[in-house]
Amino acid sequence: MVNQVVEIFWEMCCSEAPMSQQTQYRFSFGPWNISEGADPFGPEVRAVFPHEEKFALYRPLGFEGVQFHDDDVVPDLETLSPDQVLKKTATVKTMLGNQGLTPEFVAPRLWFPAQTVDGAYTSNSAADRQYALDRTRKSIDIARALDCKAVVLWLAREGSYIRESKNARIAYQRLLETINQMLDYDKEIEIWIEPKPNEPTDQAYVPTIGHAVALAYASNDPKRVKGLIETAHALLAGLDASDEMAFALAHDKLASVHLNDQNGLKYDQDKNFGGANLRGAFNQVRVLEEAGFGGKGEFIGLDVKAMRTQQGRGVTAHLTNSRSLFLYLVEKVRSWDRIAEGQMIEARDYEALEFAILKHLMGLK
Ligand code: 3MF
Ligand code: MG
Repeated sequence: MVNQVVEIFWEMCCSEAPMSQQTQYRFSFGPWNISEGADPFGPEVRAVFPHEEKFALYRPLGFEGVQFHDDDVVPDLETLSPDQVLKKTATVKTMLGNQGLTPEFVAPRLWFPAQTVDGAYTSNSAADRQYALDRTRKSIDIARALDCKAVVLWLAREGSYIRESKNARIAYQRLLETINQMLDYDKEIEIWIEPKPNEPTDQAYVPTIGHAVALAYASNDPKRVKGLIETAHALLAGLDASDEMAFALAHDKLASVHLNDQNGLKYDQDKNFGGANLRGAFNQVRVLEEAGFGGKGEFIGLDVKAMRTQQGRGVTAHLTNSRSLFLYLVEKVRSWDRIAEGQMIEARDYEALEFAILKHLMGLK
């Protein structure tokens, strides 16, 4: 009887799982993830690593997707004419093609320029807001010239340190206006919002995926507005990263992820995936795998930082280790005893369920 109930439960709840078990995961990262080690308290500790050399490492390391900031593709893009920008983009496109790499997205780096000290799309200065929109259009041009379908908005400086300095209601309306202007500027590009609750601002606008999804539905073309969820960003908001991913997946709005980890509510650490909370990492993989994420070509993106103590070839170990950990956890998800799980859920024995998960993660029977 119990077994029959379990079989029915399996059919109802998990029938998608066998299909998603076939997912061949593809991995991506951005050139900033192989860094020279500077932090707010100290300078670079490793020699500069040219982008061309980084691209050559992707495939051997097991990665095929490249995430870009606009000026990773075209350095000094502000000083170049539109023709020069397109010419430089074409050389990067060739370089990627030669290495068998796919550009996953381009993100306008709106947190560096002097015009964005008070925010970009939500700045109190109309001229600075215009600058932000123009720069974003350039990013879209670069994405299109790379044959890349998405622009990521990490809304770094949108927010305020002094609540009274901005009208938050108007700021949210401005963000929506910008999204609509972007959708209008290019009829195919997708906008992927990467929420983060703080840093560099103390309280950021669009702190969670719920905010991003609300903006998507309110926009003029909801199908083209999605989210990119970073583990550490969800944790900094005090939320469970796997639940954030599940929310986006339930709305068919998860375009990409930035898997990493975070030790407590401190600065954004970009630790290796699973490095602080292995069970939390397992649950993110479980949610992605069960939803078939990756089956339509979505990338598993990593946003992890090399430790400052690493040198030489070790400067890529954080990427390969995080990728390997993801794949080990995929095996853990696939080998998890769903029948036993169903029985424990049916019996409402969540004590047993939790202990079984912990033993499974430790490789114990
Ligand atoms: C900041 C981030 C960013 C974004 C990147 C792409 C520098 O916490 O996570 O990394 O991921 O800008 O949008
Ligand atoms: Mg990120």
